[in-house]
Amino acid sequence: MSFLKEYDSEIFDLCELELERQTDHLEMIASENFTLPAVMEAMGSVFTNKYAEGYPAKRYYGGCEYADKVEQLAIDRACKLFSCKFANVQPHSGSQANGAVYAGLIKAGDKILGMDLSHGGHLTHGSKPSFSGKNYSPFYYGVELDGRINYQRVMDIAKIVQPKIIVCGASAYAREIDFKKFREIADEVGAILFADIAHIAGLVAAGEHPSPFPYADVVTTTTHKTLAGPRGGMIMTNDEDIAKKMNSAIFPALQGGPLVHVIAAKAVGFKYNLSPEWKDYAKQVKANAKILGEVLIKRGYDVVSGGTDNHLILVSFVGSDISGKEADAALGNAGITINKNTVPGETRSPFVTSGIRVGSPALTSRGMKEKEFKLIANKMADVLDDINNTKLQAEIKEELKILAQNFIIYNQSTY
Ligand code: DSN
Repeated sequence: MSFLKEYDSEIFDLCELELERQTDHLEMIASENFTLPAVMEAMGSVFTNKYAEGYPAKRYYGGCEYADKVEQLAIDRACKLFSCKFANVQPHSGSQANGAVYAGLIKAGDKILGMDLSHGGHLTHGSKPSFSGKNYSPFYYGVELDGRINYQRVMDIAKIVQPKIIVCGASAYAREIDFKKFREIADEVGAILFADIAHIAGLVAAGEHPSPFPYADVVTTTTHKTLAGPRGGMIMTNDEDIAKKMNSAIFPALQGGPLVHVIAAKAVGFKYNLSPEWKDYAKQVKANAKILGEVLIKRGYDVVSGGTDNHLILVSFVGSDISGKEADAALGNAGITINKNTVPGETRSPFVTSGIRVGSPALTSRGMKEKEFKLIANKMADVLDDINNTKLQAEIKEELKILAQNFIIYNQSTY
């Protein structure tokens, strides 16, 4: 029996359609994933009814005895997972977490140095349309034409800029981030080192990407990307003074009541991340992204930096007639969901772009391995080779739908 179906058939029907979309399409947006039904159940739990401003054992409302236990469990699991001393699990999103880092540690107008959005950084790393670019004075580093960060160049920029905060971490970068080198740069200019590991957190948790600890002063992440938990954010540190500042920045400075149901779901997600099977998942995410890159290179495509160390690849069409926008649309027609992305040497606008970003976390959660990724990469190349062939796109969509349906992750009983 579905309460939702009984009470609101319009929303129920949209859930059905979304479930069908998620089932029949191949989700390859690098920041998306499929969470566990247990995580979804916790998100839909009675904790959605509870106000709990404050922190465990220091609340502004009564009746928080179980909310306290939930939040403490989430904190303890987060600290165990990332081997750190303090965690704030209340940020509603990664952007909220990043906002708290700036709000808690620097003043309006202070200089921050982050990765340029068009080179793979995030909006909240100082991009002009974001609060981070409006309220602070943003400066940027980027990648070289080979798609890699040149740490000496970052050092040179930092020495000139003298930022209060250096942000490392990216939304579209396929190579390992050298947190130790970033620490050396931050030390050289006396900056706070802030690592945003939203994209790679699941790999870090599994030991499949170097940890930002002990190098970064403060670390943020989302919990729904490679971590495969509920949609939300988190802040971590080993520094007690920074931890106190982060707590005040989240509440009462930026947020009101925490989403206790989401915090409960974060705790469930962390339990999964702490389980022995998590390491296998993270290894498979990397192996799947790697073969995707290898096949596309073999088929003549320019994979930025020549491959990947993590969960995503960037494909560059610079110098060809294909734009990222066209590739996105053509692959979408073939049942493969990805996003257009700017790439090194970009010549087109951010709305058109000359590249695409493709990720492996979601399909890996569905159980796909190298064999399936090899087939999908070849189908992607078939579509890109003949980008205006809508008949071929429709045929591939039907073929891939059958593949997708063999890797069912949810059924109706999930909601
Ligand atoms: N929107 C996310 C991504 O796609 O990378 C970043 O927040």
